Amino acid sequence: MAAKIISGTEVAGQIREELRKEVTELKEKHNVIPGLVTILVGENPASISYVTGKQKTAKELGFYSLQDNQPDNITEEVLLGLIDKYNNDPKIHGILVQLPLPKHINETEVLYAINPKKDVDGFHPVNLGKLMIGEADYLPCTPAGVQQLLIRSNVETSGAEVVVVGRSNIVGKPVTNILLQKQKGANATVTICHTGTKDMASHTRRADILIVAAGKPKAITADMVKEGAIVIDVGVNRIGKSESGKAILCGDVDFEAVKEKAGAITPVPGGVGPMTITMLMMNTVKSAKVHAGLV
Ligand code: L34
Repeated sequence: MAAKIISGTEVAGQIREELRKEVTELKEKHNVIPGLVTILVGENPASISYVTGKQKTAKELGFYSLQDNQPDNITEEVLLGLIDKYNNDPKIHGILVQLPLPKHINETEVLYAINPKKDVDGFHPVNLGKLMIGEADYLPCTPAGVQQLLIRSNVETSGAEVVVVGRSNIVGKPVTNILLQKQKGANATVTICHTGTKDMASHTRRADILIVAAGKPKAITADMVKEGAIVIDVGVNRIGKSESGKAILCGDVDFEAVKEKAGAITPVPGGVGPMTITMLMMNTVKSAKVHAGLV
């Protein structure tokens, strides 16, 4: 039987509706407007597309939103200075520096410079450390989006065998930490596979829930998936351009083949991507409330 398609676009739409109401209420009752700045260095087409999506959503929700574009050759010092400016700007509750950064800039230094209380990306080591001990203030957006997709699609995670493919700091490691917490929407048995894993398929075939963030188009084929498994495809690969010049996207999962075997599967585009953007909005609303002393 063909898999149920889990629409990230639809779930993200529901959450945005909830957030829109919350933002209106914050404004009317408390005169608080969530403020978000997205800093984009250089002109990577994928980054431009994602940051544009974030700004568009922030505006739709009624945020105070700033897009700060910087040239590829910006020095680390100038970039750190900008972050400092936004750390001290009371209208800004969330600061996001879109990754990847150019090679001459030390990404870790930049992420360290963001005030953890405005780190709506959840990438600051303080926030990642808090996540590890189950005390997170801000969950990284893509992993949080994966968890929300599972919860809102009524997928039982407690006791489930979850296999994560990929060990990045922005997806693989944090999603593992989220799903193993002794909490609702988590409490899973989690295995991480990576480039050092022997016989990857022997692991992925055991998964009730397979989360793939490998950064490799169609890395997961149907023979690697258990019948009826829930497959969450985090990959967004640009594999070419259509005649009109639009990027052609594909995930890390061979969607056409795997959908015949899985119980449910997320598409690319329209799966995890829209959830990432929506979780950023959720974190920014939370930060605005924290800064206003409302939570
Ligand atoms: N700092 N850097 C920082 N924070 C992040 O959370 C990200 N990420 C990842 C890359 N760098 C980052 C994103 O924003 C990946 N990512 C992201 C965001 C949005 C989408 C995909 C990845 C998205 O909206 N994807 C759409 C298609 C968009 C398109 O056509 O280009 C989708 O439907 O999958």
